[in-house]
Amino acid sequence: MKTRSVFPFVLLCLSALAFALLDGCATRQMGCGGSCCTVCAVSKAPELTPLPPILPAPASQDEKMAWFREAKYGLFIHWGLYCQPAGEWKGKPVAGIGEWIMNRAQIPVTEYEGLAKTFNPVQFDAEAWVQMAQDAGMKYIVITSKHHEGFAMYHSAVSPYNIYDATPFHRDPIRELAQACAKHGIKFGFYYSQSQDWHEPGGMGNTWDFGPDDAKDKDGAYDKYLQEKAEPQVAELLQNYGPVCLMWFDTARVMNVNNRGQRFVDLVHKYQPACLIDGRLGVKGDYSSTGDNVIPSEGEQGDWEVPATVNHTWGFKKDDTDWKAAGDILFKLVDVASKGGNYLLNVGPTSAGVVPAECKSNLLTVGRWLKVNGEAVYGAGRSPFGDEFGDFSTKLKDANGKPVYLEFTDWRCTTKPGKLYFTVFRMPRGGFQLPDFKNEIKKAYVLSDPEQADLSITTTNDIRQIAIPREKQNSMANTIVVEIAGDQVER
Ligand code: JFZ
Repeated sequence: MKTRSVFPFVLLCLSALAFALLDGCATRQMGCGGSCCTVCAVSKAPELTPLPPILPAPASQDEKMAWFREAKYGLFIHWGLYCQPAGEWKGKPVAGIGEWIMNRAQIPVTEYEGLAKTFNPVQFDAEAWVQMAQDAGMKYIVITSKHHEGFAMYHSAVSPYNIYDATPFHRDPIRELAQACAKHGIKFGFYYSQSQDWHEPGGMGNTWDFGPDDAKDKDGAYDKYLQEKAEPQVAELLQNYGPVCLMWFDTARVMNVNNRGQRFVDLVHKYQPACLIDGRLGVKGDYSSTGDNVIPSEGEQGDWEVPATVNHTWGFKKDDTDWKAAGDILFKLVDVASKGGNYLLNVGPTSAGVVPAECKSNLLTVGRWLKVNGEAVYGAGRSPFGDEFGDFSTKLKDANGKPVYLEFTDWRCTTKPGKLYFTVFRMPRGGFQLPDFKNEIKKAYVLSDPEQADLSITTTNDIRQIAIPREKQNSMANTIVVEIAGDQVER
C-alpha cells in the first residue's frame, strides 16, 4: 500500500532528473529560447570558443581612429547589481539615475553586497544583445565592466566581488559578449570606473562608509586601491577578452598626481595598442566625450562622442519608461554625425538580463532606417554649411537678457567626397530648398530609391529646390543625395 502511493512520485522525480541532466534544466520555460529556465533558475551558457587575436599597433593616429570615424553609432550598456533594486530601496523610490542608488540611498557596503547573492539574470543571452545592436545599426558596444558600485561584471581574479564568483549566475557575461561581438563583426569596449569605487575603502565616492575622499587621497588609500584593484582589473580586461576597441573611463578624481592617469594609459598601450581611450580618464585620451546627453550646437573639430540615455537613467529603473521615440533618436544620431561626432546610446538591461521591449523596438526602428540610408551616416563627414543647426532668436531673451538660441531641426547635411547627403526631417510642401553653394550639381536622388531616379531641381531667384515624390517619402526622414562637381562644397 505504502509503496504504491509513493511510486508515481518517485517516477516523476526520476524523469524530471533525467530531463534535467539531458537538458540542463528540469522545467524549461516557454519563451526563453532554451537559454534559461526561470523556474529552476538554472541558466545555460553558450559553448566558449577562442577569441580573435589582439590587434597590432596602428601606424598613425588616423589609422587608430579609422574604425571610430566610420562607426558613428554605438551601444552603451549599463548593467550591474543596481538593476535589481532598479531605483527602489526598501520599498521607496530613490531619486536620480539608477546606477547611483547605492550612493543616493547611502547603502552600506555590507548591505549592498547582499544584492550579489540574488543576482541571477537567467535570461541573459549575449547573442541576442549583439544581434539587437547589429539590427539597430550600431557598430560598437561599450559595457560597464565595473561601475562606481565596485562590482565586476566579469570573472575577475583580482577581486571576488564579481559576477562569476559572487552570484548564483556563475557565468562571465563579458566573455560571452566578446565572443558574440567577434562573430557579428561588432567592436567591443569597456566602461571602467577607475576613480570611484564605493565598495573599497580607498576608492573614491563612498563617504558614508569610509569617510571623506580627500583623506583617502592623502593617506595613500586611494593609490593603494588604484594599484591593487583598478589597474590590475583594467589589465585583466585588456588581456582576457580579445580585441578591446576602447576603454571608457569616467568621473576622474585627482588623476594628475603620482602618474595615476598615465598608468592607465600605459596599460592600454602595453596590452592593446589599437585600443582607444575616451575623454574622461582625467589625462588626455584619443577623443573627447561631451557631457551626458550634451550635443554641441555647432560642428566641432577633432574626434568626439556623445554618451546618451534612451530614457532618464543609465542603469535600469523600473519606473522610467519615458523612452526616446525612434524619430528623436534618429534625429540626434544624424545631428551628431553632421557635427562630426559619434553617438553612444545607452540601454539598461533588467536583472533578468533583457533589454526592455519598448526601448528595443525603438532602436530597431532606427536600425531599419539605417539599413536603407546608412550611407548618409557611416563614415560620413561634417556639414559644410552650419546655418541649419539653429540661430539666435530676434525676439526671445534668456534670464540674462541674451538672445535665446533656437535649434533648427528641419534638416541636417553629411558628406562624402563629391556627395552631399541632405537628411530632411521636415519636408516643406514645395520641396527641399538647397542651401547656397557654387558647385554644379551632377545628379540628385533619394537615397532609399534603389533605382536612384533623378530628382528634378527647380531654380527660382537662384534658389534651388528639390521635390521628392510622395510615394518615395518616409515618415521619419528622407535623405537626398546630391552629387556635385568637385570633392568639396564651394560657397
Ligand atoms: C557618469 C556616471 O557617474 C554615470 O553613472 C554614467 O555612467 C555616465 C555615463 O557617466 O556621469 C557623468 C559623468 C560626466 C558628466 C556627466 C555625468 N559630464 O561630464 O557632464
